[in-house]
Formats: sequence, structure tokens, C-alpha cells
Amino acid sequence: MDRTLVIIKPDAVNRDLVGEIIHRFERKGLKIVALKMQLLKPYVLKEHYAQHKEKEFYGELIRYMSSIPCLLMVLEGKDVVSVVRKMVGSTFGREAEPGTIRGDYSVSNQANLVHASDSDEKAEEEIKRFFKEEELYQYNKMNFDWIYSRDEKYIEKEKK
Ligand code: FUP
Repeated sequence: MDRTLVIIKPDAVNRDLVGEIIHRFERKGLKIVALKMQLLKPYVLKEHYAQHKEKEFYGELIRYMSSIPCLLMVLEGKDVVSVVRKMVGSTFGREAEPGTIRGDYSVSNQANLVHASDSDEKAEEEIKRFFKEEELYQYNKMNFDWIYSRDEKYIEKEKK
């Protein structure tokens, strides 16, 4: 199964949207394999958002992301990186489609509630950045048989 990193950002914590956001991922059929609350340090966020370091919003992005604790989670499922990105919606809240998390609850370019890895490679790198191996759990869920078809469960599709 594939894995992705999700960060429920300070604006979502402040606006009491943590439960709503986690609920959406659970109801979709994704498996939570790690979950914690953490005040993120600016040096870790600088590394996480390194691709934006020349942008004018970078300083404010680091300040906001380190202002109060975030919720960090690792979700597991088939093609979970693209599934979660679709559920989160496009970056700017005012442009995100209704039905997505950002489209339903954000009207901001920066206070957009959630971070989600944008590729399998990034997911692997980001999970390592925020979680120790022993914080990632492997366990069986009783609803697994009803989440995927037999073919999806037992015949691994060839990786693109
Ligand atoms: P995303 O992958 O959708 O989270 O978007 P990006 O990697 O492009 O941007 C990372 C974060 O930078 C966004 F979540 C919010 C912030 N940002 C701004 O504050 N202003 C901008 O104009 C663009 C991004």
C-alpha cells in the first residue's frame, strides 16, 4: 500500500476543523497509520518548504506554520497521494473546488488548512522528516475487506 503525509495546519486547529478533516479521510476509506500533535520548529519547516525560499510569502509561511501546534498524520491506501491531493483541493482556498477541504472551508492563499505530499517520492521524504519508524503502525482493520475489491487487495497492479 502507498503512504502520504498530511499536516493539519494551525488555522485548521484554531478553527476547530481537526475532527472534520480527519473524518473525511476516515470515511473515504483511508487508513491512519500515524497521528500526533506537534509544534513544528522553524528549521524543520524551512527544510519542508525549501522550494519556496525565494518567494515573498516564505517568511510569513514559516511564522504561521510554527505559531501553534499542527496535527501530523500518515495515511495509507492505494494511490493515496493522488487520492488525498484531490480531497484537499488546489492551493488557493478561493479557487479550490467546492467539495474539497480547501474549497469548502478556506478563502485564503496561505491559511489553506492542510498540507498533503504531492508525489510518492515527496511522501517518503516528508514521512521521514516528521516521523520516526516506530511511530508508524502496522495493524489490520476489520473493514479492509469492504474497502477494496478482491483484485485490488490480492493482485498488486504493476507500478507505472
Ligand atoms: P500545496 O502543495 O497545494 O500546499 O501548495 P504549494 O507547495 O505551492 O505551497 C505551499 C504553501 O505555501 C501553501 F500551502 C500556502 C503557501 N503559499 C502562500 O502562502 N502563498 C502563495 O502565493 C502560494 C503558496
